[in-house]
Amino acid sequence: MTAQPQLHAPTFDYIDSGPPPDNSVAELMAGLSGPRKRVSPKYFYDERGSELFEQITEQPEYYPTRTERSILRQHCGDIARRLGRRQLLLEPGAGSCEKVRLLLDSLQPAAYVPMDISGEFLCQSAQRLTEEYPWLPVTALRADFTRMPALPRALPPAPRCLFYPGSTLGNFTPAEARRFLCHAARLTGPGGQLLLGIDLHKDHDVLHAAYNDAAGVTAAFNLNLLNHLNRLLDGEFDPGAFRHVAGYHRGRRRIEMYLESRHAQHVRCGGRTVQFRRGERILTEYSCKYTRHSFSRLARQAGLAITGHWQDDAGLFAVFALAGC
Ligand code: AVI
Repeated sequence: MTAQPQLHAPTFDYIDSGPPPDNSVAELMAGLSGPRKRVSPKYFYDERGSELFEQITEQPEYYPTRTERSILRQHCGDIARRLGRRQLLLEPGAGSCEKVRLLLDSLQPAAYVPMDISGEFLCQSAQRLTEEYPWLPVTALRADFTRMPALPRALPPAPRCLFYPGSTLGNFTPAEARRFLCHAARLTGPGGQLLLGIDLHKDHDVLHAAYNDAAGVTAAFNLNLLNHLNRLLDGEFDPGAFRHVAGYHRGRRRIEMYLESRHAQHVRCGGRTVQFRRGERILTEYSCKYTRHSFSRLARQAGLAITGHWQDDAGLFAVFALAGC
């Protein structure tokens, strides 16, 4: 029997841009030593934290994930018409490469470049995607996008579009978000475009409930950060000695999430002792919410303009297309 030629040979590449320099101990201890203690939200995502985040997205109060999915599902044709087909599609923080599946059939990208800091997980998800979409060339890139990596040279010479769903941009301060957008605009180059999912400013109670779900999953996600710190810092944080606090700051239009010390305590970590007063807080996350107007202002500051806008009927969440202006 002769072998049948493969009509669509999947092309898959994995490029490891090298481990990011590990300065986590110094970064964490600096954050815990100042007068206003803070830890970057990237430390939420150890294995347990990633599982808990998946569970958050399934909570009835947490509307962003399901709303964004339904916007992408409903408007993928229009989004493709606006962006154009046969783009080189880049996705920082792609992880499981799940959301992009909602766009692939409509967008028909020339190639897809998912990027993530967790190389093994990325490699497995990108390989699975290649099996499901044999026509799609995939180059998975292990890189920390917040460190502004360069792209590999050997990518198809197609116009570039950067996909950044999930309102992850909201976890940056406005200054960080501007820097991220500027870097994204540089990577996509002249004629490049961005497609971003952004959580919108809304009724305070809806926002409050989304970060204080009744099942306590967001609280567990926040408190699990202390277990992660214990491993990274050889520390002795007792999650039971802290409580989850999340509230919406109307003036700053952002959820602020904290871990609050239930009583005065000393905690050994990173070879030092960190003191907490009763009620003292560690800032663990901002989740900024935008209006169409405030997002357009942020985009303009990064030299970008909104070229497309899709949202759900209740105005909870929006997907924006951006291009250089
Ligand atoms: C990942 N990020 C967009 C989530 C958010 O809504 O800001 C993280 C999260 N924190 C608590 N719940 C969800």
